[in-house]
Amino acid sequence: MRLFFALWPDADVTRQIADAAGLLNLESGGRRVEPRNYHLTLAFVGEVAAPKLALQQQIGQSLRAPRFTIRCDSMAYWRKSQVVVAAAQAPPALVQLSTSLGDAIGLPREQLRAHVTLARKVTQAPVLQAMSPIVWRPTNFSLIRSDTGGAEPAYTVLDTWPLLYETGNP
Ligand code: 2AM
Repeated sequence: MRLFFALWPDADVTRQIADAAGLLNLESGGRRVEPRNYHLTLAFVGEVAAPKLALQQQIGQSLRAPRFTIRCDSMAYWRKSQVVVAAAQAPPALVQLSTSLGDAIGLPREQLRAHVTLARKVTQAPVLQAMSPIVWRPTNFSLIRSDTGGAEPAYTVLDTWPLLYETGNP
């Protein structure tokens, strides 16, 4: 199974992201991500055999991470991955959460590019609108299974753990 750790927006933030995505002009092609599938990937585990699921759950379970505030404030086209994203400046506590998960999984350290993918298979750079900042205060993080058989991946939340307390982040 294919696993990743992610932040899943609540209904209000999902609606705000969908409103921003609605301004996207994709006449030149691409496929919009369905709002129920919006997420911010913290750490991509990849394919694991079923018996290794417990290990990933253990990693999430044992992590103690503080809350933080994310400001999604720009859209970007990433040519290499052919996606349009809502990008965010990652606050230090978000970077730390992502790094802690990555270290526990055994991923090489890379700079976190905090984003929510809005559209995929976008082969030509679209004209991007300015975006009204979306303020997102996640209260938990999740381990997700991704089933990639269909037209759009199906995501299943396998487990969710709380983020613990508010830091002084703006
Ligand atoms: P994306 O949103 O930038 O496409 C589930 O597949 C999630 O993990 C997606 O959000 C995707 O990010 C991310 N992902 C998929 N393949 C990945 C990879 N090889 N390395 C890192 N992240 C990946």
